[in-house]
This record gives sequence, structure tokens and C-alpha cells, in this order.
Amino acid sequence: MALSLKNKLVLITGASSGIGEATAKLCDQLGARLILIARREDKLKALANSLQNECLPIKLDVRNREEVENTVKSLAKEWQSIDVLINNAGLSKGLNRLHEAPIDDWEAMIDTNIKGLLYLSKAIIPGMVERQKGHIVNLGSIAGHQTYPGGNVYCATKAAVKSISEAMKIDLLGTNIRVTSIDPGMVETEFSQIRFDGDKERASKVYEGLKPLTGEDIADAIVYSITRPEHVNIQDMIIFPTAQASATLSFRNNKKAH
Ligand code: NDP
Ligand code: 8X3
Repeated sequence: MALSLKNKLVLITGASSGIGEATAKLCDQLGARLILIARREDKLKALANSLQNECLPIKLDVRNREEVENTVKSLAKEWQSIDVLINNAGLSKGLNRLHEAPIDDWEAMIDTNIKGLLYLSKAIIPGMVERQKGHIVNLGSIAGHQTYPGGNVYCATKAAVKSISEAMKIDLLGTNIRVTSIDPGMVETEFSQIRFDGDKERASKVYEGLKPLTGEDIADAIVYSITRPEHVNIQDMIIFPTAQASATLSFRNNKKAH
């Protein structure tokens, strides 16, 4: 039987948009209390105001190790026992060849997608171990399984997330803590606009001629994973739009396109 999220405490990073925002809304509908993290406070507050259950929006840059540690340490007692950590904050910058890409783009991706995920995990998992209870969901990507042209460092960060998820599962074996990696293909969110520095036209071309996944589709998979009975661990889910077969092969406007 599916577990209930009623009164479960779920922390979501990257809740101001896309997959994180959709996951927050779905968890809220199912009765969870939420801690919502992102840098854009206005977006977090607007989301928090639209939710029905108790919710704590926190403006936080997951790249800032000290801020992450202090934020988690200073949570009021009723917000400390986190049942589910959803490490979703992440981004891609550019689609340049490795030797032509700005190093700042690499730093942004490595610091957010790998180090930010690790900082949150290090701050929250020890409490889960103490309570012998918890679930960590990491947002990987098909990019962590298949390297595509121009994907270089973004793909490397998601390959790192894949390894970290596997490592968490190994290191937490013998506790009751579960670890899930959710690895989507194309999801239409702000992701491509961020990748192409706000170029909306270039971003929309990514999804042209096919029906991409939505944040809600991925929220649905996350909620499926965290509501399985406690002896069931969904280890990894690769999720594509029906019109995508691999990182580089999709079917657009009735034509196969690489
Ligand atoms: P969005 O750009 O819509 O959302 C990204 C979220 O991450 C935003 O809420 C953003 O909030 C937050 N974020 C980014 N940097 C930081 C930071 N330094 N500190 C705190 N929060 C941060 O993209 P998606 O919803 O699509 O992406 C969510 C996750 O899913 C990412 O890890 C992405 O790699 C992964 N993914 C996405 C796919 C896609 O095709 N869209 C496919 C596969 C995986 P703010 O800017 O307010 O800080
Ligand atoms: C995002 C999906 O295919 O652009 O992780 O890497 S992809």
C-alpha cells in the first residue's frame, strides 16, 4: 500500500521553478509540510502563499557551504526532522565544446549540481541516520548516463550525481534510509533558458516538434518513489518523453532527428 505524505516533512531545493516547484505543489496536495529552498525569494514566497499546508520558504544559495550548514543548524525544532530530502537544485550553462567553454560556466555547474547537493546531504543525512528514517531523492539526468555533444561538464556533473546516489545507497545500507535517483530526458522548464543565458528562442527550439516532459511528469515520478512501502526502494528511474529515445535521438515533426 502506498505511504501517506500527511504530516511528512519534505525539503526541496530548487523549489522556485520547474520540477522543484511542481514537486512542492504535489507534495502539498498530498498533505506534506515543506521546506522550500532557492535563491529567488519572491518566487518562493509566491509559491508558499499558494500552498495549503505549513511551509517554510528559505532563500539559500546551495553553493555556499557555510550558509547551508548554518541554515540547517538553525532550523526551529519543528522543522528539524526532515523525512524526505529532494536534491533538485541544478543547472546547465552553455553547450560549448569543452576547450571553448568559459570556466565560470563549469564552476557554476560543478558548485551547484555536485557540491551543493553534497552540502545539503551532509547537513541533513546525519539526522536521518540518528532517527533511522528518511529518504533522499537526487535529480540526476539522462546526461549522467550518456554524454552528448556540448554536454561535457554538465554531463560530468550528472555522472557524479549518479555515482553519489549509488554511494549513498551503499553507505546507508543497514539504516532504513532510502535513496532514489530520478534521471529525466527533456523536461520543458526554465532549464534551457538558463542554459542559453535567457535566449528564449534558442531555448524553445530544444522542444520544437515534439511533446517534452513537464515538471509535473517528474513530480509524479518523485512522489511515486517516496510513497512506496518502506521496504521498497526505487533506486533509479530514467524517464524520457515518448518522442525521445536517447540523449541524442528524438522524433520531431514526424522525423527521426539526431
Ligand atoms: P529550472 O531551471 O526550472 O529549475 C532549477 C531550480 O534550481 C530553480 O528553482 C533554481 O532556483 C534552483 N537553483 C539553481 N541554482 C541554485 C543555487 N545555487 N541555489 C539554490 N537553488 C538553485 O530547471 P529544472 O526544474 O528543469 O531542473 C531541476 C533539476 O532537474 C536540475 O538538477 C536539472 O539538472 C535536472 N534535470 C532537468 C532536466 C530538464 O530537461 N529540464 C532533465 C534532467 C534533469 P533559483 O534560480 O531561484 O535559485
Ligand atoms: C537535462 C536533459 O538532455 O539536456 O539534464 O541533458 S539534457
